Amino acid sequence: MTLAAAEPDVLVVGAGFAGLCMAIKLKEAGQDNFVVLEKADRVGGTWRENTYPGCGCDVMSLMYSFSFAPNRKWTRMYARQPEILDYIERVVRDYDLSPHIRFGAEVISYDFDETTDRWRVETRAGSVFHPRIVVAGPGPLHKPSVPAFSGREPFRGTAFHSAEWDYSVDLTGKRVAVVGTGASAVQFVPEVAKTAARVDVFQRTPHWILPKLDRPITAGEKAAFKAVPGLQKAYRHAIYWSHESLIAGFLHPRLMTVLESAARGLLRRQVHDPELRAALTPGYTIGCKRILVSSNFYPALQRENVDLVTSGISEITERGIRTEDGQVHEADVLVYGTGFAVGDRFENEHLVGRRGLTIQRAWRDGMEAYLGVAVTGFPNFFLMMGPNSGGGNQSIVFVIEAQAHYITRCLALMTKRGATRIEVRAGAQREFNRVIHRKLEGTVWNSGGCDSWYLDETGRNRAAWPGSSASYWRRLRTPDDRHFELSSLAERENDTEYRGPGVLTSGDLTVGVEVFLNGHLEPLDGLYHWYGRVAGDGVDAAKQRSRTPLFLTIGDGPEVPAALAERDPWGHYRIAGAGTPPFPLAAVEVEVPVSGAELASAE
Ligand code: N01
Repeated sequence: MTLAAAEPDVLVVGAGFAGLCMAIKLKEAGQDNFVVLEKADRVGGTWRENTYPGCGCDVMSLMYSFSFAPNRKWTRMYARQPEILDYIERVVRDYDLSPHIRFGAEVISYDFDETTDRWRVETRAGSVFHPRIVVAGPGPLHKPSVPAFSGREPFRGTAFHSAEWDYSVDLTGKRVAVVGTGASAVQFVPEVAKTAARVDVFQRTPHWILPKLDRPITAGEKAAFKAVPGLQKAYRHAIYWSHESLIAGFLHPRLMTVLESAARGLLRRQVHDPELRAALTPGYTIGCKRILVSSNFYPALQRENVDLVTSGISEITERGIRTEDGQVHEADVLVYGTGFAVGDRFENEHLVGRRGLTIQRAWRDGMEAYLGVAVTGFPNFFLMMGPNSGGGNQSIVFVIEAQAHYITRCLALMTKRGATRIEVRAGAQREFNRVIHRKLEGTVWNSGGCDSWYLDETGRNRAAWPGSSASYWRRLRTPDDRHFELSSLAERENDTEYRGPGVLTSGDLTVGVEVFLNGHLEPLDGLYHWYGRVAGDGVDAAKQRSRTPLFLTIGDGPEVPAALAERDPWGHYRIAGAGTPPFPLAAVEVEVPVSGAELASAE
């Protein structure tokens, strides 16, 4: 393949916190040949998409910025969405990232090309890139989830999800039904209630809520941050370590009593009606679902024009919502504060790694990665905010920084070894997951007695890191090269198992060809996979007989089933098969699994 001069070496997907952090870390590492593809026309990721009334961050502002780019302009202890978006845009300017960003570039497919060790990435607009490395930045809380209630279609009013707020609808004087009482709803319900005629809030499960100690950052504090070197950093550290100290409770739920009594205290102070208080009191350990932070949600629920509905939703009707007690709650507008499709992160994506392995097949038993950044079968591909990399107690920006650092170190490792391919070993990923899932068993997420988006439909925790964020950060300082397979194209060409003549047969068609093949035993399925290129006059004809089985024979060897893929720029076809190879095997190297002790603990 001849690469266009403008081909990026690294392709980053998404211009939210993760993608932009990756871009900055690449620049810092001296890598300037990268592009950031952004589907929208503006940076910001989740902070561009979520604009609902009252939208803000429930992590303290001083902790919600990059450690290397402190924000001197925060106006509040808990920043609102416009300020956060403004910060992100400022970072783009300060680090001169705009020349690298391509807007309106939604990726529709990723295919790994083993003959070049590059990815082929195509966008909806038809642009094609062949980067050496792909870093996928879109986070897990990205695709709005709207429950499939029966009868949703006939609703006559307007309905939208909180992450797709429809500002063309003026809620003043309207009857609004809100489904969900999670992190988004507790922020927008108090705002909507100020102008709507009625707000019915449909709660399926109560959430634990801690008070939000929000206030403006005073002029004196701002002046002190400016005048005293290191003061803002010290403040940030204090917030970091106070959040960090909470991890003990997440790992040992019996220690959650302190936090739970703070949440009960808020309920007691703000909700005086015992019946309402009982309806709002969760029946599971705090921390099992993400802990919410709000001081105005309970007061909003007690306004004259607001009702908390606890009877389950049985259907959406033309006029509103029918609950299981038979009541119809009429509404003009229906707002789904129902969260995101976390488990479906790549459900519909065309992401194909080595030898045609799709992400759907790799994750058929559930999402699994190594340290939340690498997935076996997908060389030169890194995830950010991947499975089991988040904590419930810390700012996600901290996690993102650690991951971006780690990925640049993996790239440095490739350069040092002269490798064109890096892939986490299947054994390392398996052992890593065995260790973390064992640790997750006793945590509050798994054993706190609730259902949450941390758990998949089988109850396996696909989201949380079972340790402190400091322990995650430590694990991401330096990649352990024993856990990665590093190789170069040149090495693999020398390793060729067979180069010479062969015969392709397809029905009554027999074609003499030249083949160039190698292969290896795949720990993912235990089969020997062979692959390479084939050239010859009749290969086009064989390729066109897509419905007739195709076989390859070499010399006196067995006739083995084969599949032809697309033609490369030199006119060769890629060919592959699994099982008995058409050439004799000298020796098959079997991967030795990495031991649990080597992987050490997640903590
Ligand atoms: O969603 P959620 P979100 N019938 O999943 C209910 C991040 N975030 O958009 O608890 C009836 O928290 C569901 O009920 P239940 C943050 O990580 C961050 O609010 O499943 N109800 C719940 O009440 C957060 O965790 C910030 O029983 C149904 C609600 O919908 C994540 O985004 C701000 C239902 C969903 O709550 C998601 O938050 C906002 C059904 N079929 C969000 N299905 C920051 O400040 C779901 N629900 C950083």
